[in-house]
Amino acid sequence: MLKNDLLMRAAKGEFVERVPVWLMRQAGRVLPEYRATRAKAANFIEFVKNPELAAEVTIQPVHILGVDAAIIFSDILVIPEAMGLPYQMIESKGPWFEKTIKNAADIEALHIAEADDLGYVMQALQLTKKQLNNEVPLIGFCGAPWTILAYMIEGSGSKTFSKAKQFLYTQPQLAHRLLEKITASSINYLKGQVAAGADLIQLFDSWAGVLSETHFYEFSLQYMQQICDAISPLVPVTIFAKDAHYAIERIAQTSCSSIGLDWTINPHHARTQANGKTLQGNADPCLLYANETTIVKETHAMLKDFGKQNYICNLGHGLYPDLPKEHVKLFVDTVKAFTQY
Ligand code: 1CP
Repeated sequence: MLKNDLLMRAAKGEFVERVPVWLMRQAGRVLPEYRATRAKAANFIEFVKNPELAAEVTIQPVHILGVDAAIIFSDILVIPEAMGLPYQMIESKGPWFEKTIKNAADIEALHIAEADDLGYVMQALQLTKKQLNNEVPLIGFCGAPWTILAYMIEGSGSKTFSKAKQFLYTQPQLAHRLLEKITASSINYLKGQVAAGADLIQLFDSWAGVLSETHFYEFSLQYMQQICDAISPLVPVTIFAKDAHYAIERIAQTSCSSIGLDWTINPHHARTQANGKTLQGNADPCLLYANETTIVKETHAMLKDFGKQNYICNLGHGLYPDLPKEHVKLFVDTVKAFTQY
């Protein structure tokens, strides 16, 4: 039994006496403790593949920041790697893939990942679950199939993902074939995560915002829906489709339990679209560069806008590495102390 199950109750739409709060990228460079643990691994990939170190940084924000959930330290790019496309994480540049997907033969050569192919993530989850001692829930995650396809085609990060979008426009059948394989791999992977101890799953569609509305429904949402249908009978699922502001109503029609919102979305508008589903978000991470008075004032306004029930407090995207740790802690403390709804 979880000692603090606020996140689980909020995700399921059950009554909470206080709004739960966690932060995307809470395990990261904002914490000097993370940087110290990170220094023990030769590089990012070795770090991700080391269950002891991954468990250590997963738990750090629970104790240092007082957040109401842990999110397993890993990366969405472990899926392309498990399917046959290894990557490197280049310091201050981001991911880089040696091989990318160009044609039908490349797609056929990809392996459908099984949970066992990602045994190091399963071990990290099991170890974290044990060390967390049921203090707070443990969130598992993967990338949305479209976001994973985008890296597989592009081979690195990109502002526009124009190569990946070109593929959707010129090779739609191949794109669907690739999305099917990524979806099958993601379902195997997430089922493994649940078996290893994940209490809730979040799908990160970080690059939803580069797609047109029609393409988002055709190439992204239907695959996230398939994942939700496979996983939501086991644990609650959150869909976070960054910058797909027009899509809340359609996302609410899937079997997800919560909808993640970026900071461009008005909370009242989101409520009218969400069909009673729990909302998560949506403070601008840059708010945490502001002075303390502004952080408290804006956080109070956001909490009032969303209301206490059916709500998980978070940022609208991940923490930036140079945000002051004290401001991050102030945000968490402000949410936990707020009572004036
Ligand atoms: O060494 C470092 O500290 C590098 C920074 C870093 C970290 C801390 C990367 C490289 N990945 C991670 C961990 C990570 N990645 C987590 C850990 C758990 C937590 O949130 O605390 C999670 C959930 C992710 C997921 C992830 N990786 C996403 C989706 C979320 C999002 O931010 O939109 C994406 C897009 C990635 C790819 C990725 N990994 C790392 C970088 C620099 C990038 C982005 C590259 C790009 O710009 O395209």
